[in-house]
Amino acid sequence: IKVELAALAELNASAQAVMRQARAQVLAKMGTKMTVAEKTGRKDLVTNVDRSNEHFLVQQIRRLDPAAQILAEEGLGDEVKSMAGHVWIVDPIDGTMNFVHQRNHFAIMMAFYIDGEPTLGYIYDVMGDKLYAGGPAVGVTLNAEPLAAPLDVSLADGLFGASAPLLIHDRFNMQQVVSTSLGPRIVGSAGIQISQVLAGELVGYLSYLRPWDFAAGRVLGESLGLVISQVDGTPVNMLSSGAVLIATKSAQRAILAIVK
Ligand code: 2AM
Ligand code: CA
Ligand code: CA
Ligand code: CA
Repeated sequence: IKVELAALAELNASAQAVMRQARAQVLAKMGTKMTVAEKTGRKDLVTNVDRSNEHFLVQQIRRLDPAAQILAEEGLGDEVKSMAGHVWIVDPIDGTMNFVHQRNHFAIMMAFYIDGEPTLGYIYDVMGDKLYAGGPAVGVTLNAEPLAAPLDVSLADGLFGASAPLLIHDRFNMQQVVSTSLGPRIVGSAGIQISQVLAGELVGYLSYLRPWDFAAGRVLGESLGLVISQVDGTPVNMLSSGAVLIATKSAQRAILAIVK
């Protein structure tokens, strides 16, 4: 199912409007009493806002692309078993722990794949009011302005986006990766940390991630000349979880040589 460039540009504009509406609704809900529930444990939360925003995004995607399949974190989409055709991947609030405890440092994310090909991606840093949007055919923008590709900075010359569990337990030799870099930075939102790689603020980010955590980052990152792979260097799969690395080409080379 091919989509012409003009249709894709129009879809990109509509999707950005949806993201802006989603942000406004999330901000409005933050002014009201929120309900917080544990999913698998005390470090894995979901709020009424995660659910209502997912409901909104799924509804809007159905309006824009009725035949598409939707893979969404909180289960309000479809049971997606294949990347064939049009697939949207949704993370309604990325960094729910931050959302609850900091009311900052969280993102809304959405991505569009056609037959498995990264096509459109959106990462909205809600409190920073930064919307990263676009894809390989339509280009990447930050708040509607073209975003320049980050420089190919080496691991030794850059800050590294870490994940707390991997660093604490030294999984994949992560402490050595961090020692080789100028230092670790940990935010606790995959979306925010990936957006920092897009912006050239980090040379890479490595974390154990679910598809909705890296779907938009993959589209935007690959459009900007960044590389994404599993920690063993093999390609990511949009229907499975794993330790995922997004980095500059140079940093990826260095990191893959260090990881064990
Ligand atoms: P989430 O907030 O959408 O769940 C830090 O927790 C980052 O890792 C967040 O981006 C979070 O996304 C993601 N993450 C992925 N799997 C997780 C899990 N099992 N528990 C908590 N966070 C998880
Ligand atoms: Ca979650
Ligand atoms: Ca997430
Ligand atoms: Ca989430």
